[in-house]
Amino acid sequence: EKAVAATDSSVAADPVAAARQLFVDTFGSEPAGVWSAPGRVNLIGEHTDYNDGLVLPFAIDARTAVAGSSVPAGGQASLEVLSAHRPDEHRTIPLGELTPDPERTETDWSDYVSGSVWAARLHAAGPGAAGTDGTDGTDDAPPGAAALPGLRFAVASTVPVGAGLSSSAALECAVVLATLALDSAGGPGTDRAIAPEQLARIAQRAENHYVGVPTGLMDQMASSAAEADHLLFFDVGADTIEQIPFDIDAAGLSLLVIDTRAHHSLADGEYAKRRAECERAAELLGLNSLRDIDIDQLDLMLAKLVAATRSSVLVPAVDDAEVLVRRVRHIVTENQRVLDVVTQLRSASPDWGTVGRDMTASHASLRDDYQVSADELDVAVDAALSAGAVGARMTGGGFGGSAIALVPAERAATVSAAVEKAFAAAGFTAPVIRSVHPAAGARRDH
Ligand code: GAF
Repeated sequence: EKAVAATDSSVAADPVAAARQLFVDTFGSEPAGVWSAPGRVNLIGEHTDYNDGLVLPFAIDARTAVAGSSVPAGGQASLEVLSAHRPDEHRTIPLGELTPDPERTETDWSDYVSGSVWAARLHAAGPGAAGTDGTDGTDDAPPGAAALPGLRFAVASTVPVGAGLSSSAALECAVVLATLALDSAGGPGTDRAIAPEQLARIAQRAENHYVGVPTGLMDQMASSAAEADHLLFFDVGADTIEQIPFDIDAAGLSLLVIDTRAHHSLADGEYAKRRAECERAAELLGLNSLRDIDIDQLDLMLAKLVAATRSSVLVPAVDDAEVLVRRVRHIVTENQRVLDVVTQLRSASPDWGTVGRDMTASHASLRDDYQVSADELDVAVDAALSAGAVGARMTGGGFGGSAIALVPAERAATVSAAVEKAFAAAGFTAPVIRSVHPAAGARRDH
């Protein structure tokens, strides 16, 4: 289970108002502020982020809002948090003891909140504090943590959990923003703006080192740095971002998100396994990351990988040459597909047929080579394509979650109906299908 529970009707369309109301009802006063951050969809570039590769996500107009106030320190400061989706789970966490627990085996939704407070305070402690170089994990509490105030948060969200739409990153980014603002309020540089790239890295640290899931940086970067009506082209290895205008309406297209309702979780080990396989392949090839393989060298590198795997005496379990070849082929071809799509979308008149074909090829590669798809995702993609989608693919980590379909606007209803029909015929839970537009990243709302 990731983060807060699935969207419910009490949050209606306005998570900011819902979070504020929950705060007032629970704590009996107005919050000092409300901050929110969006979920995301990735157009293309999957599982490439932790290989220093290329991704092309955008934020969606489903958001997680956090209403918060600080409570003057005095005695034992604590974090009090509750969520509109779990009103009975009012959590109180002593802040002085906020440290990652490497032994943790179970994840509670509130870990995403306490981990984000931990990471925000570690960041605010400044360079020189343990773990603030953004690369290493640290088990330290932020220096001076004991002197910092307590925090009260009420959370409400329209980002469905387990749908592969980054409910975790949305929660992390909103809580980090809220914590930085509340901790600095009244002091010098009150509510100092933080660069989106920095916010993303702090939120990622919460996920990697506190919650303990080894995700890349795509989701947090999309949730923090995305802009309305744009795709975010993030080159992880080069550490650059480019906002690319994405006006699908003008192109006469719709982008459908098909939440398969097949539950997706990154915490179950398959994600970490893929990451380890990629690192192993890079190591066998003597590379820093798979990003370093050019598409023109692919065949040569695959042959080299097979030879290196066979002569390696290490860790036979992950050294199945065929498995590593598939993983590398996916990453290298996927980076190339992102470049193709970016080239189209930068041009004045994109060839949407090419974009669609790349999306569909990405799905096939994730299904056959990277092996992270699920029956529900394959059925959604096939049904959408048969009903006239220009392109379709799974989005996010996979193993369930959501698929996306790029469709001519006038065929959106037909494609949705076809997917629903295919799900019914296969005996799957009915999917939730919505059309999305690129939305704004993390911000203060009140
Ligand atoms: C998940 C992770 F959180 C991302 O970092 C990324 O690896 C994605 O899966 C796959 O592209 O969303």
